[in-house]
Amino acid sequence: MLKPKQTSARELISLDGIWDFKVDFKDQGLSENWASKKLDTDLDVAVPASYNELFTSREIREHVGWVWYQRTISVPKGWDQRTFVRVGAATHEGKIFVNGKELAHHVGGYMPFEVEITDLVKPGTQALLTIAVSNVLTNETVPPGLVQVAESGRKEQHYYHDFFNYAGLARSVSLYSRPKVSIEDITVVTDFEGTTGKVHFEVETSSAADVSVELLDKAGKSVAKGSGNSGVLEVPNVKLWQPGEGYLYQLVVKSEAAGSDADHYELPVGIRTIKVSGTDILVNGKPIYLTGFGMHEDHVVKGKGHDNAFMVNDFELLKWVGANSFRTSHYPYAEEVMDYADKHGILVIDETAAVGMNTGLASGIFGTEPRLTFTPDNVNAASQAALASQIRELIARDKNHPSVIAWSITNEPASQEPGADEYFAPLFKLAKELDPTRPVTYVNVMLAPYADCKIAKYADFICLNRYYGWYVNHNDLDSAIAGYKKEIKGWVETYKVPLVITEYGADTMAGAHSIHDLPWSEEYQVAFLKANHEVHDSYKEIVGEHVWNFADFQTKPGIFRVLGNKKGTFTRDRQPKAAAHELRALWTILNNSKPKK
Ligand code: GCB
Repeated sequence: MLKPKQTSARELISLDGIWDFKVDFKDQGLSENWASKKLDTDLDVAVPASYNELFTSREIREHVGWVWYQRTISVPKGWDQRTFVRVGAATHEGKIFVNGKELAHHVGGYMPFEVEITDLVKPGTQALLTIAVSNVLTNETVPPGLVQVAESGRKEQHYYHDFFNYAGLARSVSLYSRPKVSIEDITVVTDFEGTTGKVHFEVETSSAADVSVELLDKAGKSVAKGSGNSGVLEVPNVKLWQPGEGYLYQLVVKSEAAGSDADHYELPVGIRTIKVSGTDILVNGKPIYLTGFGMHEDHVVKGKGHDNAFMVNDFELLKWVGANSFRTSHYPYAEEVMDYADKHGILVIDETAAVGMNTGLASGIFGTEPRLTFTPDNVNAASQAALASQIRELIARDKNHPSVIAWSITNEPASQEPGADEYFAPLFKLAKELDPTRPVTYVNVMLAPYADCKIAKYADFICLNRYYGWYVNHNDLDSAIAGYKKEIKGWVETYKVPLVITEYGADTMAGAHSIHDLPWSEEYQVAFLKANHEVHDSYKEIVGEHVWNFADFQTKPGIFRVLGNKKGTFTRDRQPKAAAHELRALWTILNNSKPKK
């Protein structure tokens, strides 16, 4: 699905701002059709933002169920094209209503969806736009969860992942137009031979049309032209998209058809290749060493609400600390973030929202009853179908981003348990079929070591989350190094693919100090990183290290958490802990290569 854009042939109006808001405490909104008239409410809400922490009410913060967003929209007089409402994300389930009529329903909290309103709202008229959003997670959603009624009688949402279940409209909502016969989709795959770049393109139009394409360099100069719905553009003296140098061409696509205005869409294109070869990941044929973080979309007040100022600052900090990459732990990020990564040459492991499929692990951490994960009454066939849809939507949304170097189909599932193979094998296959040009990976949990994990065999490279020196060998870094080395040796001997350490980290209270390097102090976090790096540097098969986490983030309350997870290298308000300086000293001199031992 193409991101809405204003071009010479398309209009775009942002619907971001203040909307009316009502929390559906008694679950009446759908049956009473709240969307049919003005919401009976005094509450305002900001879009984009998670709604949970905008208000002082704890009931709203912890509400389980539907909330309702509403505003009027006007389709301008001059618009004589098809008109759409497009929602960047509704977490975790959304319904769009226009003048009380339900027009769209989407499940999955981190993907865009849209609906055509051409016949309902004529140019020069107004309409009532209502979006209902539910935050409920069940055994059949991705991520999974469980709603229970507490002793107090209050509905409670349980979930097995370690970040707060922020909900609402956290990404932009827009009204846009496209011509009757329009460009529906574009796919580019890039390559190069010597100094000649190649851009394979495929353009899908809503019905037959004459298509022309032109590739412009950064200065706007035309470097290649083509026509038809597919073909290859050759780019002489190609400037490659590289880590740290996100050189982007613009692909200008135009379509013309009888009885319709012409269409025009522009897609940034980075020319680069990604391959796994032996135990290396190659970008443009060169081995890369990934430095960076698992991150979160997480800020005070806005929760997961996208914010360009925070995004620019986060990328500045990535550059400052010497990170060349990150993982979209544990769900796809806003489209603006992916565009920005393209522009700045940051490599991204793009992950689905399949997190917390590990009811055994969760029981240990959150004190719930342990049970097998992949069973008909737990993470089941309906969940598998939901994840398949999410993989389809993710690849459709992000396939053209040069920054995306791999698809991660899940984080830390119980891949040692029965049923894991049957659940994930078809999903690896699906991702591979949908995009044969990128590696497909998953993130392995410590409870599923090399001898037990049933799905590592499907991954083009294996991501490992390891907490030696924190959850195991706590406060004993010498044993941590020994245990960690031993385990890595097992992976290296069993699987002949690259390994990326996608999580290693220690909770640290900014400002806590210890002359003895005790856990939770800034000194321990630094010592922990040094110990872990000793292991990473000892194995050539480890081709990347992503610290957990970029910044402190909000979680649900728990005895392991101090107003959130404190494994950030930066605090939640993006100030450096001592670890940030340690990483900066290490990473800024690497130039994308593995540290020399
Ligand atoms: C993990 C999870 C991550 C948690 C982290 C932790 O393995 O992937 O979501 O936040 O551990 O800090 O415990």
